[in-house]
Amino acid sequence: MTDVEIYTQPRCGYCARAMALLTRKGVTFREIEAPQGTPAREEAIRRSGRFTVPQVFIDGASIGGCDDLLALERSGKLDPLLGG
Ligand SMILES: N[C@@H](CCC(=O)N[C@@H](CS)C(=O)NCC(=O)O)C(=O)O
Repeated sequence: MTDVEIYTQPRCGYCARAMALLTRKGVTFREIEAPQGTPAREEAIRRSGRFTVPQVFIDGASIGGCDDLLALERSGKLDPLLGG
């Protein structure tokens, strides 16, 4: 099964939008809460090289944030990454 991780923080509209898309597609994912100043946020930055949330990883590969996830979906490239 494809491993999907998403780093988030509370009250983050982009995070909610990204998770809504994954949920709508029936994707099982692991949410890692990563507010600013937490070790989880440092981990997200180290793994992605980016400073914002959400940060999405599919099978360990960084695919970016909400905009990137939506763009992959629009272009039909998300399903293959999800093993579909
Ligand atoms: N274009 C980005 C925007 C993400 C974004 O701006 N996220 C906000 C939270 S909703 C953020 O991380 N702001 C900086 C911070 O909280 O440190 C995306 O689509 O993921």
